[in-house]
Amino acid sequence: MATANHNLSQFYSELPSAAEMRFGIVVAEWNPEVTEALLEGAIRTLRAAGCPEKHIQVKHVPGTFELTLGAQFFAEYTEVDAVIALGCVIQGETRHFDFICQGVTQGITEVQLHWNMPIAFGVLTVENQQQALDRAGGRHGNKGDEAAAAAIQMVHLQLEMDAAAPDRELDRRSVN
Ligand code: DLZ
Repeated sequence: MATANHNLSQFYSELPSAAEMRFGIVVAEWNPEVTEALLEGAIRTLRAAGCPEKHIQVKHVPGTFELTLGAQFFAEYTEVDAVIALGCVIQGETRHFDFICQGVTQGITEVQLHWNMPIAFGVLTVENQQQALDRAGGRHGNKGDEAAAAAIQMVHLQLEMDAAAPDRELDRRSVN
C-alpha cells in the first residue's frame, strides 16, 4: 500500500540496466487523467534504466477489466520480455469495483504464470479521484514508476536464473 512512509517512486534497490529489455505497456482508458500519468511515470522509469524508446510498445484498452487480455496479447503476439499493466479503479456505489479488481488481479496472475512472463500490476484501486491523483505523480509518488521498476527487476531475475540453467530453454508458455 502507498502510505505516508512509502513513496511509489522510490525503489528499495538500485535498478538493473534495462538496455537490452523489451516492454509492452497496456493502459486502461477509464480515468485517463490518472492512467496517462501512470504511463508517463512508467516510461520515465524505463528510460532512466536505459531502455531504448524503440523497445517500448504502448497499447490502450477500454478499461481495467481488459488489461488481462491486453497483457496476454502482448505475450502471444510480440517479443516483449515483460508487460506493465496500468489502470485505475475508483470505488463507486455498486459492487462493480470489487468484480473489476478481483478479475484483473486474478487474470494478471494467471497470465504471468501461464506465460512464464513478468506482468507488473500498476493498477490503482482507490476510494476517490484524489487518492488516485496522489498516487499518479502526486504526494505519494507514481504507481507507474513502481510497476516499471518491478517489471525491470523481474526480467533481470528471470534472465539471471535462465542463464544459470543452461540446459533449459526459456519456455514462455509453461502451462498448456
Ligand atoms: C464499468 C467500469 C466502471 C464502473 N468503473 C471503472 C473504473 O473505475 N476503472 C476502469 O478502469 N474501468 C471501469 N469500468 C470499465 C471496465 O473496466 C470494463 O472496461 C467494462 O466493464 C467493459 O468490459
